[in-house]
Amino acid sequence: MLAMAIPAYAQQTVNTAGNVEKVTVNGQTIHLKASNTDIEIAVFSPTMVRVRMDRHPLPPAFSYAVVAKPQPTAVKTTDAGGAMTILTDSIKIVVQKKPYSIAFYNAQGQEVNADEQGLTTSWVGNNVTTYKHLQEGERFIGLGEKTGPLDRFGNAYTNWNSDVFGYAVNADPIYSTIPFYIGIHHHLNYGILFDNSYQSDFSFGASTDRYAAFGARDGEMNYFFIYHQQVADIISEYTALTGRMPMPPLWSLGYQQNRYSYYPDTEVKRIAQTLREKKIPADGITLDIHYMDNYKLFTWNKDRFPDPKKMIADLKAEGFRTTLIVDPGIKVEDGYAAHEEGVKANVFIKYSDGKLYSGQVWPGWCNFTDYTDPRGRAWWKGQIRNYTDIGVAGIWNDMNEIATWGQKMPNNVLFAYDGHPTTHLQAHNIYALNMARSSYEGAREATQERPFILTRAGYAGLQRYTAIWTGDNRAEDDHMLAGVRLLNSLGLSGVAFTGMDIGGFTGNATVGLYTRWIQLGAFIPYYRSHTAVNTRSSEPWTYGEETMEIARNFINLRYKLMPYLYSNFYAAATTGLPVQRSLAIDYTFDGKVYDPQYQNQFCFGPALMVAPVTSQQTVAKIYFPQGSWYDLYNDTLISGNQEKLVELSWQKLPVYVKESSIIPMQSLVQSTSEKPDDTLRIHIYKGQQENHFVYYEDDGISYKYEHGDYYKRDIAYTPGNNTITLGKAAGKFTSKFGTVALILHGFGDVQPKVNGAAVTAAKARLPFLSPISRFDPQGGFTPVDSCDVKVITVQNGSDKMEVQY
Ligand code: NBV
Repeated sequence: MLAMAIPAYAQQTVNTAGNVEKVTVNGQTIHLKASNTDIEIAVFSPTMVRVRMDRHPLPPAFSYAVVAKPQPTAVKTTDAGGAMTILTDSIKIVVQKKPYSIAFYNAQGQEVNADEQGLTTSWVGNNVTTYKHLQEGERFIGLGEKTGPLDRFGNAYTNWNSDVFGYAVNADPIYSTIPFYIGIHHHLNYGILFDNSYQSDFSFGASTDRYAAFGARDGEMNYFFIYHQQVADIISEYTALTGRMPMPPLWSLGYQQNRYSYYPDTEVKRIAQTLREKKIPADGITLDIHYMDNYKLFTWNKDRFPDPKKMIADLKAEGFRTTLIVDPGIKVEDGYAAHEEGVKANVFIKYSDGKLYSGQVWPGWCNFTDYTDPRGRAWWKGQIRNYTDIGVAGIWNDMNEIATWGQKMPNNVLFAYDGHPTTHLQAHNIYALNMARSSYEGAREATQERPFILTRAGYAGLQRYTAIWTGDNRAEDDHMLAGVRLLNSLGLSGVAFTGMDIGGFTGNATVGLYTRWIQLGAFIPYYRSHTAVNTRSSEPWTYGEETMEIARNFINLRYKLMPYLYSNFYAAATTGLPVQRSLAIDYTFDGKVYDPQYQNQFCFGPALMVAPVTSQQTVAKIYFPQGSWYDLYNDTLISGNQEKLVELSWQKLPVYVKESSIIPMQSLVQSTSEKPDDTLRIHIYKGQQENHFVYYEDDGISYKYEHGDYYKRDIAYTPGNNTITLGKAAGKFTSKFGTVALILHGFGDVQPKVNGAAVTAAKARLPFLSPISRFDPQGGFTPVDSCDVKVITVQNGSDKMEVQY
C-alpha cells in the first residue's frame, strides 16, 4: 500500500494513488483502476472535466453544489501504454500511469494545469490532498468569502464555516465555504472546484515553491477542472455547473435600513416615515431577533409587536418590504409549538445514540433542524408560512454555520445528508446552504412571489437560493476595503447577490467612515445599512446634515440606475457574471489590477468603475486600465493604462464610466414600488470600442418571467459606422417606459437619423446622472455638477430601431 519510503519511526504514512493498472472507457467517463485508488474522469463539456478518486470503489457521485449533468461531448481517448490521453475540442487530458498523475492542456498544447510530479494526490490518514504544479508567475483569485488580497498567491486558507463576531480583517476561516478558485499564468486561466464538504485546506504556494494544493479531512478527492480563455467564461461555466441565481425581487435591489434591533412597531414605523420625510429612497426594513418572544422562532413579542400583520401591511403601503431574521436553533420548551411540532415530526439533529442534540444559542438550549433531511426541509418550509402568511417578504438566515455558544458542535451528531447518512464533520459546511434552500423554497411555494433570502454562511451553489452578506464586520476603514475584496471574491466564485453591513456592525463609525461607506454601498449589489446593538445607529441622518445629503445623493443615484442594475442582475441570472466585478475579470492579464494599491477597485456592472476610498484619504491613487474613462461627475475624459492621483472631496466617491458604455436609467423614485416617469434614459458614452448591453425588464415580483413575461432587447453601440441600435424586443411583457431618451456623452454635434429619418438632437446640460445635488424640500434637487450632452428622444416600442448620428 505504501508508495513512499517512510522512516520506521513515523506514526503516519503518505499513501498515493499508485500505478494505473486498468482503464475502462465508458463514453465520456473513463475509469482507471490504480493500485491503491479508484479514479473516475468524467467529461462534462468540451471545457469541463471532473476527477474523482478514492481508496475504495467510487459510489455514484453526490453533491450539494453541483446541479449540472454531463453534456454530450465528443471525446477521443488513446491508451498508449504508459499514458492515457483524453481529447475534447478544447482540452487534452493526459494521465501518466506509472505512477498516476494528470495534466490538462489547451488545444494549442499549452500546459494549463498539471499535478506536481512526485506528489500528485495522496492520503495521510483520511485526509486527501491534490498537489498541482505551481506555474511560473501563477496568480490565484476567488475561493469565495475569503479575506486577504485579490491575488491569493503565497497564502493558505481553511474552509470551516465559522461564526466570527467582529472578525479581524485577515481572519480565516469566516462564515462560508466556496471551494472554487481561478488560476492565472502565461495568458492562460482555468478554474478548479474542489467539491468536498469536509473541512478543507487550500494552499496557493504558501511557503512552498512547488505546488498549489487543495485537500480535505476526509471524503473523496473530487474536483472539476474548467478551461476557458476568458475568466468571465470560467465563471459562467462554473455557475452552469453549480446553478445561477433566480431573478431577485426588484425591491431587494433598493436601499434597506437595518439595525439590531428596531422595536417596538412604532419605532419601525418612525424609521420608515423618517426615510420618506427626508426623501431618502428605501425599499426595505429588517427586523432582527428582538421581534420574537424570548428569541423563540416563529413567535412574536406581542408587547413590542401587537399586530405584526398590520404593521407589515402598513409598511408595504408606504413602499417598504419587511425582512425577518431567522436562526436555526429552536428553543427546547414544553408548550412551545415549533419545538413540540419539530420533535413530533422527528426533524431535529440527534447524537449517534439517538438522543436529541441540544446546543445553546439566543433562546438558551435549542434543537436544530436537519435541513439535509427532506423531512426537515418540508417541516421548515411549513414553519416559514407563519411569516409569509402575514406578508413577510424577506427571510434573513443567521447563525447557520451552525453557531452555538462555544462553537464546538460535536463530531458525533448525525445528518441525513439526503440519503447518505453522515456526521457533523461532513455536514457542517453544507448546513447553511440547505437552510437557505428550505427558506427559499418555503417562501417561494407559499407566495408564488420572489422572496428575498439572505444567508450568513453557505457552500458552493448558494447563489441558487440566496444572497449573502459578510457578517459581523467592524466599523473600520480597513474593514470597508476588506469587505469590498470579500464581495469581489464572492463574485469571482459565482455569487452575484452580495453585501456587507454598511457602516460596520461592531463599533461606531465616524462621520467620515459612514460617509464613504454609504457612498460605496450604492455600487454594492445588496445595499443595506446595519449595526449591532448598543452602537451608533445606521440611519443616514445619524451622522449629521452633510452626510445625510451625501447619502441621499448616492441612494438617489442607485434608484436612478435601477434599469441598469436590474439588467445586470438579469445577466447574473443568465450568465453567472457578477454585478460587482473585480477588475481581474476584464483585465485578467494586467498585473496592475492585483497591485495592493489598486486591488479594491471594481466595476459595478460592465460600465462603472468604482475606486473605494477610506475616511482618512484626501488624495487617491487610481489605476485606469486600458481604454478611456469618463469622470462620472463631469464627463472629463481620462485615458487608460495610467495611474493617476485624484484629489478627493467628501461629496464624490471616485467613479468612472468606461468608454462606449451603455447605461439605462430612470427618473428618481422613493421606492421601487413607485412608478418612474415615462422616459427610459439610455446614456451612451462615446468610445472606440463596439459595445452592447442586454436591457431587461419584467414585473419585478413574480416568476412569470420564467414563462416569457419579460421585455428584453439588445442595445448596440457601433462606433465604426456611427450607429446605435435598439434591437427588436423579445418577450411578452410591455415596457413600463413609453419613451426612450438616448443621451449622448462626448459625441459633440450630431445630425442623427432614426430609421433613416432625420431627427434633432437636443442640447442639454445634464441634471440627472451626476448624483451631486443640493436638496431643498421646496425647490427639489439642484444639480451641482453637470455636463453637456445631446439627447435624441424616440418612442419606445418593440421594433428594431437604428439611430445613425
Ligand atoms: O441577530 C443579531 C445579530 C445580527 O444583527 C448580525 O447581523 C448577525 O451577523 N446576529 C449576528 C447574532 C449575533 C450578534 C452578536
